[in-house]
Amino acid sequence: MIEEVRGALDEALKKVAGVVTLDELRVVDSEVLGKRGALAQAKTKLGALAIDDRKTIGQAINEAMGVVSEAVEVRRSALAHDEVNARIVGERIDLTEVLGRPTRGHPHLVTQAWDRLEDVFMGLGFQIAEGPEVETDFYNFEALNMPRSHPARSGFDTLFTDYRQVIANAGDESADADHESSVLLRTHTSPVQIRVMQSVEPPIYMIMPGRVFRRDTPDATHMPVFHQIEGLVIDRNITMAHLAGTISAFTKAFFGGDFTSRLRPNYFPFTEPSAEFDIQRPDGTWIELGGCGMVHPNVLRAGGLDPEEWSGFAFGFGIDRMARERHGIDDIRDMYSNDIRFIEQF
Ligand code: FA5
Repeated sequence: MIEEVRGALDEALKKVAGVVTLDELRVVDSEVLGKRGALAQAKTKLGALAIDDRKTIGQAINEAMGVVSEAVEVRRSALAHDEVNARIVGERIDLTEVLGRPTRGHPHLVTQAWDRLEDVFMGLGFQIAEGPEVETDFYNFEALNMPRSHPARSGFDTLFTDYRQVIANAGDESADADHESSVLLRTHTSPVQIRVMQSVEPPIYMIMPGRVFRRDTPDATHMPVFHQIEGLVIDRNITMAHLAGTISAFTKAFFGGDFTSRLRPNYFPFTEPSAEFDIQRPDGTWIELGGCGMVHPNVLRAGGLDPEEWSGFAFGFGIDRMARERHGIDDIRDMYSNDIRFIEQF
């Protein structure tokens, strides 16, 4: 009988050691320690034994059950521990994980062009100034020799922040009285010319990069929000030749020796004479990059300068168009689509 008990004990311990999940252990637990288990069955036979044997065997069975239930507990806590660990590993989020090859961000194409323009003009001896994106009618138009009713205003599809100006634009002249204080999103960087003249003593050699806004429909060469870089030189005896020389030096420095530039007669209310600035690509085609000219005497006066004493030139180029040209991009809208496959090429 004692052999039977030992055999049942060995068998039970083997089963407990063999389970690999908590569910399996629950089944084995009731198998070896339950009523139908070998040890419990052995107990039922005790009644038939002699009193001394009954005591010894009964004790052996109790000890064996104690050993088995301890083995079950040890196994239970080991399996519980393993299962928690497995779940932690399975659910772990690796914040350092990189899918595919590692990538680093870089400045946007337009920011790169902006930075490079500043470098080139600083190399030519210019300083940098910036002005507000929300402007008054005075700085954006009036001071630039475009009084109200000037036809050139209609060339700038202006976004007004002042409702009275919106009404006035729609033709209600009674709303017009306050137009000089009306507020708008600047349509070009030229208003910064006036702010610089009002605050800096000539001689002035300044560039003014910035974001500008127009009610333009997006197409391959236009965006409603884009960037310009304004240039202003005010000194004694400045001529159109200084303007032409500066633009040609700039073209070579920014685009490289394969590009040339030309000035084409044009009209702007704030410069006289005025010209359009085009560059010629290596393939021989031309593209317009901006306007320029000799600062109009009325503009010098609006900036607080005496046109008899000072003269100067100004230019305003589209930065987005320059970025587009430098990288041979077909459509300006691609630069703003935020498609990482496009952007990471530059
Ligand atoms: C002007 O804005 C004048 N203020 C330029 C100027 C400054 C002339 C100083 C004389 C003296 P214009 O509207 O042509 O001019 O714009 C200048 C350049 O901005 C254009 O040649 C073009 O390169 C760029 N540009 C104009 N509209 C857009 C647009 N919607 N999207 C992208 N670039 C544009």
